[in-house]
Amino acid sequence: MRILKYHLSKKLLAGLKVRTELSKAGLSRRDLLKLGASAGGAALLLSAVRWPGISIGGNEIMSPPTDPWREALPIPPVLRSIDPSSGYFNPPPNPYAHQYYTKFPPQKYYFMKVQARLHSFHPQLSKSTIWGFNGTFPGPTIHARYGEPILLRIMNDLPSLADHRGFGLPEVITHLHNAHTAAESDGGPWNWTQRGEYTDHHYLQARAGFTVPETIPPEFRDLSGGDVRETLTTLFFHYHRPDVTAEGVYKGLVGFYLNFDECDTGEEEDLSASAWRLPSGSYDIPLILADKRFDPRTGELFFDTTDLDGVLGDKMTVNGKIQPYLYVKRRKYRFRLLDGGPARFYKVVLRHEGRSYPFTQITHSGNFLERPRRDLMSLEIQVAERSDIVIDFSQFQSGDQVYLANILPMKDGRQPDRDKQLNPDDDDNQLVQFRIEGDAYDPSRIPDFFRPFPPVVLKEVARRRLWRFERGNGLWQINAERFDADLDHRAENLDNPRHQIRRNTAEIWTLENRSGGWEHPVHIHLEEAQVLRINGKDLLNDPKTRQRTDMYRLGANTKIELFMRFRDFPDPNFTRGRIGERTRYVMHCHNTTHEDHAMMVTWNLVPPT
Ligand SMILES: [Cu+2]
Repeated sequence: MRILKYHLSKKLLAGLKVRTELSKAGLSRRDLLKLGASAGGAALLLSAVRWPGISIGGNEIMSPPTDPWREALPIPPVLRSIDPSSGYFNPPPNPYAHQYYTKFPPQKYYFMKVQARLHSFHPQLSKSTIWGFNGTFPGPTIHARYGEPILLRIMNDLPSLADHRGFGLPEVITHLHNAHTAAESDGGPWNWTQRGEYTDHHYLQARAGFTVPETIPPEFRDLSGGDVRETLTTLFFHYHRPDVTAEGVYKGLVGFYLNFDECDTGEEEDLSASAWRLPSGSYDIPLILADKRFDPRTGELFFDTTDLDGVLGDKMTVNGKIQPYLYVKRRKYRFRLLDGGPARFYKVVLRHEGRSYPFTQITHSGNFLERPRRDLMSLEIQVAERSDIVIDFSQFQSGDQVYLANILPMKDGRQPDRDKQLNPDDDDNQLVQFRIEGDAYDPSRIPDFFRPFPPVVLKEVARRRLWRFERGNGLWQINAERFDADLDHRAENLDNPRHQIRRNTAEIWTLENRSGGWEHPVHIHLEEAQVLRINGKDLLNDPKTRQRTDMYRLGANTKIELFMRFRDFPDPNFTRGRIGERTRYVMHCHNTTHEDHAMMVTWNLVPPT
């Protein structure tokens, strides 16, 4: 049946041709809009007269057919720390370039190169050029521990701008989502590197609150003075070059960063009293879900730079392979799901012979839930969200085949079609095939309670802010403005930033989407928030709906109120650079197409008055 779908009409070929030419010329729709100067000019540039074929949606272009379950699921290797006296750190990191460097001197040093490589997504497709950390998609996984500060050097080894072809820009800046990190290490949308240059990221591996230990009850205070209730778990790092983040992440620049701690020790046989003993080692597997599209003429990775809604793929990749399989034992596994975007939302189910089976959710977007959600039959995950789930395969028999499938349809990148459901037993909608093979000893456990969320102290609230996410001037805006890194980086703005938040205060932020036509998965750098209300409905006071997260589901016609605490940064002893530079963070839509066009805003965490 697949072959029937694989017919390339003249119209489709014209659509492909124009997109390939635009991509080769390095032109995005945003560039075209800029070139057009006026709305009328832009419309003309994008008109069917000027570009026959542009009226074909990129989402109508069908990838070549592929058979599912041909290759094993790749599991990204764990990155090894290296000796800081080795050549990788010559010249050595500059201690004066980082906030709190002497308080948290690095104990682990890591080095990665960003490289272009040929990558096979599927044996029936030709290889594609990807960009990867150490040349792989996904990049290596970093295992981090609280109390062990990290220095990560990332070298740009991509082709130079002059040699670059295709989509994305070979200018690298890397954000660790959603670490509690100084501005200069956050990897925000500035200061990207060219070929041969590197960025040093200093990750404190300290919990929020470490500068105000006196405010934290002793039973929750860790050795650095931070609040144990601020512990983060499954994070990821990714390319954050403004205007082209979607393209670079789609091209492969993403990897996992897993925090371990005294409870989530990464050892299921840990007999210490604090250890939770979650499934660990080879039973703890990160899964990045990323839909891709391939040029039907060449079989190579294809990105539609003209799609403003959000690019969707018609091939489901997990850890860089289209529809891989994984042999599993009849025991519990921890899977760390990451929606790698650029725009697709998923609702996953566990299927076997026409029935759904239960699993347990233990984390949401970098935070342990207070209590595990057991016996879940489905789970939604939006772009950049992470959900760690535990699947107990002892409910199946050896020889069974079990599928992780997606049932949430999307016609375009604007929003999912929540009134409909995809067929989870159609292999087009299946992501991974689990092949049950034999028994294994299982000492792992899932505790009934993880740890409490930090308190919401409304008397700390110094200010409320309203952020409206909306369409405007043909692009995506926040409070009627588009992000522009150059404008943002002007001296006057760096000396007197626009949105100043005082350290050691709390604020209530309202995120608002008045449109019925779009959904925005919103991300705020640096701080986690707790959701107070959605459309006026209280979430905080019901243990079932309480949420601590770094991603906010700004659905159609939705208003979300968040409680946020801002502590620790900037370092009062750090005076390097302009105030705007050492204090800046961003909030943006993580539908990365919306982010690039240009739904992002800078805010600054400034010293107390
Ligand atoms: Cu959006």
